Amino acid sequence: MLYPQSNPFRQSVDLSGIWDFRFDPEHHGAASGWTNGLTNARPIAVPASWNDQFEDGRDYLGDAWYQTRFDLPLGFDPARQQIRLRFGSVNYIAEAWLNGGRLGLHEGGHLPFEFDVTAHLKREGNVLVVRVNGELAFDRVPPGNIAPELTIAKEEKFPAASFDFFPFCGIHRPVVLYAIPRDALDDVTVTTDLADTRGIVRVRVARAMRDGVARAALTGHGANISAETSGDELELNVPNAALWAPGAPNLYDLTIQVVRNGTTFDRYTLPIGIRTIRVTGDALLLNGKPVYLKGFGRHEDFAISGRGLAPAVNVKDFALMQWINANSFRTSHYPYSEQQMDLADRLGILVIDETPAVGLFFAEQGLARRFELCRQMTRELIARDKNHPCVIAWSVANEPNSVHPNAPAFFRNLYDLAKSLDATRPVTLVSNKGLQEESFDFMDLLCLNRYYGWYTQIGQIELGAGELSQELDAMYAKWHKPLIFTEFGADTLPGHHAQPPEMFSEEYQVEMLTRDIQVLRSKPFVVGEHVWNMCDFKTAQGVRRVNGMNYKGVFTRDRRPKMAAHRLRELWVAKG
Ligand code: BDP
Repeated sequence: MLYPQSNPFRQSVDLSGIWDFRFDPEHHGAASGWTNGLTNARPIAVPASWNDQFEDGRDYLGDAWYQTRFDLPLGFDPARQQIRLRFGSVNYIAEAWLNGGRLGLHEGGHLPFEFDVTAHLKREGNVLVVRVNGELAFDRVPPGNIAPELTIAKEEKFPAASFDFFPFCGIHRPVVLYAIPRDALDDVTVTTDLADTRGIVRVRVARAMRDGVARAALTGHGANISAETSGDELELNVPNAALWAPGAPNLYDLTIQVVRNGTTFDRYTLPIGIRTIRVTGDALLLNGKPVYLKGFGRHEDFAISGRGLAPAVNVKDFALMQWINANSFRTSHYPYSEQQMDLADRLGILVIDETPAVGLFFAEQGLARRFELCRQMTRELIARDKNHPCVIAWSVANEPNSVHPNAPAFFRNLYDLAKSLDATRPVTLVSNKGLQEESFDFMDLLCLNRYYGWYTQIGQIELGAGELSQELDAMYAKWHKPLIFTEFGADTLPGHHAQPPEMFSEEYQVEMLTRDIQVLRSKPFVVGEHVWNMCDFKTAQGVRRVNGMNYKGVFTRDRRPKMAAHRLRELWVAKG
């Protein structure tokens, strides 16, 4: 799926702004004709979660209706072009109507979808209506509202998520109307390889026009290389390639044109990075050299805008990651915005790209549905992010309740699916089951979450560090695969101090992270340390979540450093 862009062959317009909005707890919107337009609506910002925009409805997750009106901008021509409406993400279900005509429905909260709206458009006075539903259900992904008999005992929380972040709902990323030629380029898939100092860029194009040629040009870093094909694939060879890596995020511009009889019908440009990523023995190799990941599990979360795209927050977060000497993060626990992926490419930050499959369980009820949704989300994620050099691994799930006979086959299928869609990147699963995680038999690398010295060995950092050391050794003895420690951390109230360190104090977070990192670095097969979490973030309410917050951030929710941020900055500057 190509992100909309504007050039002499393509136009796009972002419909973000203030829309109209109504809650519909009784589900009578469709019967009341809201598909044609809303009455008595209130204003709402798009993109943003609805939960924190009003004085009511914070915990409301049911049906809600959005509406906006627009005229076709000059240059958009439904008679000559194909016009599409693209939603960057809507949590969780979106059903859309344009001028009363139903466009379709999409399920899944963090991935883009689009509709061909050419036949529905008027030149002026278009009315777009979207019904959104963010309820938690056992047969959704991620699941929620799980009856206790269906899974392991869950801590009580409200709303009843099976995951530890607030179930924000709404139109979370931009809605873009875009026009492309009828003979458009549909898709581009780029993979890169190295032969000594030569970069090999393989390009596969999907295009509607079967005759004519696809022409590719690669520019940047002194290169100006082109090739063309009357088929679907071509290869560009780049002598002395400027490789992409953290610290040197070299990007080239790849421009693809669709040409017939010397006339160009479509053109698309995307930034690409030449790099390889492989797992060999104990090591994770970037461009053939071992790489050690330093960074965080994160969230898309900010005051008032909730999970909605917040460009200034994104830029700030990357600035903080650079300040603290991080080189990577995981998109825990769902795909992040395209904007974040673009920033990671540009600034040289490595990404473990995770699907929305958090808190899965494997009882039969709803299993077939959760499985199909996981397959759909894996396909959608790889389709969206496959061309980003920053992405170095796909994570198919976080902390599934996988000690269950149905789990290994479930994940084998997702692993094989990811590999069939992208043979170039490692595939992993992020687990808190340690030696009991059977799917580690076939995953390319192991990702482990542990809270020694926090949820276990409470208050006893040294005891926890000993347990960690033993478990890591046992996992290596069992699997002989590289391991990334993807979560460890301690809730920390900023400004609270204790000597000797005590849980919830800034000192405790500093000591625990420091001690765990010492253990990690004593194990050659550990290839990364991701602290949980970069920033404090909003959760459902529960007795373990003071103020409805998870305070394991190294920065506060408004991005101020706790003591641990300064310690990590020192620990991370030295480690290559
Ligand atoms: C892990 C989860 C993460 C939680 C974290 C915690 O993967 O989503 O926020 O624990 O409890 O189990 O802080």
